[in-house]
Amino acid sequence: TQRVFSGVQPTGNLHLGNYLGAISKFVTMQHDYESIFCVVDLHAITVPQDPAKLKAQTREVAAAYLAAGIDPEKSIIFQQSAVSAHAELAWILGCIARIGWLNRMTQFKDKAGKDKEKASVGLYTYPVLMAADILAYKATHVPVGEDQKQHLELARDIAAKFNNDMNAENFFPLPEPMIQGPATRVMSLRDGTAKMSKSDPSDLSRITFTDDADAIAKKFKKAKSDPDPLPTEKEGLEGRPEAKNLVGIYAALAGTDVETVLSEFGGQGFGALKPKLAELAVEKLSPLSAEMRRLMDDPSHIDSILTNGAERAEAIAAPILKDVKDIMGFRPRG
Ligand code: AQP
Repeated sequence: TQRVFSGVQPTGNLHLGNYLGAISKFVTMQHDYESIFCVVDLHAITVPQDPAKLKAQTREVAAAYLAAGIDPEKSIIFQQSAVSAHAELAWILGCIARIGWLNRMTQFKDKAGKDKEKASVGLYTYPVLMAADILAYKATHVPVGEDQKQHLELARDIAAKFNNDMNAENFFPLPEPMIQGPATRVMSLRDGTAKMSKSDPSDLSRITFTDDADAIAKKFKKAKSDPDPLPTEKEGLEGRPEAKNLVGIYAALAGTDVETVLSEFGGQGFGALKPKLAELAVEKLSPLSAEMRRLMDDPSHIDSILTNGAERAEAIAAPILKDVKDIMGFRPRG
């Protein structure tokens, strides 16, 4: 089977990067693959979370999935902590992965800050849990943003080492990262060299799912740019991170490529691009945020989808985990 697995953390401030890099891809992939989309709350707690907010934000990510167009009948939408296979398999895979591999992970270096000794152990082993998420379902394809590429490579290494060490040839498929299109790494609107991020202290740095038309227009208007006109060729964007970012966002929202956008805007300034970009973003995001608000008004509906999804996810993961335990030599509980 060709199976997709991916997830989003319920850490608030869902933004355009999450949409273009991940969620919009989920929506199209669900038609071609058996798909499992997770709200990864176990990942969220690798940094401190307010428990009451975490619950609301979990429903918010589920609402975003639904509002974006993921069909809960066809695809599985569920919450990570509701299926114990994730945490159980993460332990076993943590005994397969090597410390040296984790030491190379750049996200940990970025997120841990200056004093690495003070970061949680969970933040350090985050990529092992991510490998468990994917491998618990023997997922073959994983749509993610560019920032997750290194973690995906680690998941492949862990799968291969498990298969090899445990003499279980081809037990875990090596999951393929799917990182495609013009917006796999959406950058901050305030700094073209920093990733658009949930935790950026500046609200102007990101377009969120809950921004209204005025906020979107204002943020693009204030977006950092440069004084030169846009180039007519793609190569002309090199060394111009802000221009590259805005053109990439435009292309992704319009469902086209960078070349096509430049054939329209090349030679013109940002004053021409920005209002059109805002218009396009409003056109795409407004229906999504309206639908999200509507869904959030009925938490019991979201909860029933998450409960049903957890049962279906568990039904896939449980036999795989059982096989893993058998391979490890654990005596069955009976
Ligand atoms: N800027 C981005 N461009 C493209 N894709 C992105 N993703 C995140 N940021 C961008 C992708 O969205 C999916 C879910 O991300 P997440 O919620 O698991 O993780 P995150 O990377 O923690 O999100 P943030 O906004 O970057 O949070 P902070 O502020 O904590 O750093 C993933 O597929 C991710 O690649």
